[in-house]
Amino acid sequence: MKRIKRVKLVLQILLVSICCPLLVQAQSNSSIKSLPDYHIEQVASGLHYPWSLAFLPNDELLVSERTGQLRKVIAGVISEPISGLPDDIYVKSQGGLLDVVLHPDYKQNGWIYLSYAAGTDEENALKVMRAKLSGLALHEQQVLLSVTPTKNTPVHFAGRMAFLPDNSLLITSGDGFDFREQAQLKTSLLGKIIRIMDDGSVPVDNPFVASGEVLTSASDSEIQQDVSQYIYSLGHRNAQAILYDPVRQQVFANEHGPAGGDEVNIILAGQNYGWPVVTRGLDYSGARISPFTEYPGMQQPWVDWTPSIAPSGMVAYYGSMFEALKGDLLATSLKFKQVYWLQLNGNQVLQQTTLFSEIGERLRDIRVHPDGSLYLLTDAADGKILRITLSK
Ligand SMILES: [Ca+2]
Repeated sequence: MKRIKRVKLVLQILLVSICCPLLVQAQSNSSIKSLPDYHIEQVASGLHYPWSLAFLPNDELLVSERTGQLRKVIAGVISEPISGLPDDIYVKSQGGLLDVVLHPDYKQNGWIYLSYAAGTDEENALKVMRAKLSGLALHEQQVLLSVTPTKNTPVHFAGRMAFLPDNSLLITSGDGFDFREQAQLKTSLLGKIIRIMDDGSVPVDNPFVASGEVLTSASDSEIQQDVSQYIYSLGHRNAQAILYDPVRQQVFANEHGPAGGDEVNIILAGQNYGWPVVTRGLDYSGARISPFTEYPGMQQPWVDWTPSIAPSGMVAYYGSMFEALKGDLLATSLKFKQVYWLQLNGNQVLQQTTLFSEIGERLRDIRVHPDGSLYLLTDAADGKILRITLSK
């Protein structure tokens, strides 16, 4: 009896040791998804640094060009510029017209939200406005937000926006590059994610509404204003995408690090995402920005991209066309001219792969059409709208 048992045991050990690596391999292989055959078509070209895209009813597209024009694209034809944009749009370097987002109840109320850099070389700021569109004219324009303090750099405006289910609007605000320390200050809206209601008012449940941070510095009247009530999260550098994932019911944002340290974060109200105290990147000179890669009270990046990929637009895919993409994140890359596919299980990244490198152009934005196809914007003087569909 004993002998038989021992033989059985030896056999079991042998089987387990032979089979287990196979099992592990089979499991990890099955978790790496690939995209079925797809087709890339050009919807339009000749756009000047297109930055963002919204899908209007009747298959019309609304496209912002960073150089300061908003246009419709109908059946591949690009319209004349839409009139009624503000006259203080500041077009220089990374500044200009930025995001365009429709109100969740657009079909009922017609509100379109636009973010843009405004002002002059000496004094500029990210602003957010809303307006309604009739034909090729904006009307009922209202400026809802102007980031304070103003700055004197033409870069790091951020400017991406996403609505939450309660019709509040999240807005990414960059650190202005030369003002990175302000990303940690609740007295400044630089380097923050800001939250306003759809009419521009302060949401009563913003995390610092009740904090009553009163400012003691007497000299600067601009940072005397209590802006902390607008802040949703802090410690951001230059967040180039933000989205609300309706299934996970959470917010994702990506941001540019300096040399290294690009990040994706799960954004929670009132949290500090670390910049510039915590970073895995170096200054462009190669100098260390901070000795810390972690710090009490500051969030670690959910995904760290070192070396930097220069992420831009990002979506959570729940369309009906590409089953393989369901529940995953897709982010465009300016630097590596492709789309990063973060394959997720819950909030765990199982695998990162890349898609559409054959396009070979800097990519500025990605959007999911209601029919499940993917739309990409290329970042160029002769910018294109591309549509990706499942091959028939
Ligand atoms: Ca961070």
